[in-house]
Amino acid sequence: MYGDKRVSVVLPAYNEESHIRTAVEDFLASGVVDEVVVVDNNSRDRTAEEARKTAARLVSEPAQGYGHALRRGLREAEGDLVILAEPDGTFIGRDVLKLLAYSEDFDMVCGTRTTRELIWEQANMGWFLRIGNWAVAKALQFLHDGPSLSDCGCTLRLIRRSALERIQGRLTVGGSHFLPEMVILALRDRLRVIEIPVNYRGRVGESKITGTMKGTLRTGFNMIALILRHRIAA
Ligand SMILES: Nc1nc2c(ncn2[C@@H]2O[C@H](COP(=O)(O)OP(=O)(O)O)[C@@H](O)[C@H]2O)c(=O)[nH]1
Ligand SMILES: [Mg+2]
Repeated sequence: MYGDKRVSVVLPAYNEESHIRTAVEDFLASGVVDEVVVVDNNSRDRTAEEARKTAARLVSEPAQGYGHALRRGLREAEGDLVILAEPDGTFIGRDVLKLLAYSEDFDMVCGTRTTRELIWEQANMGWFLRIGNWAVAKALQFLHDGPSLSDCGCTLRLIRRSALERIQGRLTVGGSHFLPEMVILALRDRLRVIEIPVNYRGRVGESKITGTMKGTLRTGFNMIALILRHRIAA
């Protein structure tokens, strides 16, 4: 609980057997999380078995994709405040406290992983990814009249239930470029959005999006197309 608000954490998981258990325990150890929802996205490893050993609620999402997994988690979560994260060791459980502190003044609190002081040595955030994330975030900021944004791809974020209810039915992206759509829809609805620095560590297990240059570029181009499409449609 945070004050009188119930807190949910959503963890999308595609082949995350090596860290899913630790991740669930780490978020629960923050002391404020009431519910962890693990969305197993057709994992071929022991992700589901490992998740069952924890206090998390496990749901299976058959539609493959990062966006599909997160959207399912957003539908399943029951909290007043819903936090998206990843079970790969890149985020720190106690950082939810930073998101929660800002949730008192904002409808959506997005993390940014491009703050140099919080990028851990092993993190996959070299200069190309850092500048790329920053540049796409700036395009979103200027084209959609947002607050200062410096990362377009940070899963760690919080949304209030009232805001989620406003945008949920209009989320369309099932793939890896899902995140900017959430921000754009919130900004279009004049919801209060803020971005704050969070820790970004090295990953446990294999990266499926930004682990390769091809995956990174594909996701980046899809995000830019999405940002432009929404701008033209506005
Ligand atoms: N890429 C990808 N990730 C998925 C999928 N379903 C769930 N996920 C989860 O989404 C998160 C992001 O993927 P990840 O490999 O960490 O990408 P990275 O953060 O760019 O290294 C992880 O927690 C994955 O387990 C999917 O179909 N594709
Ligand atoms: Mg990751």
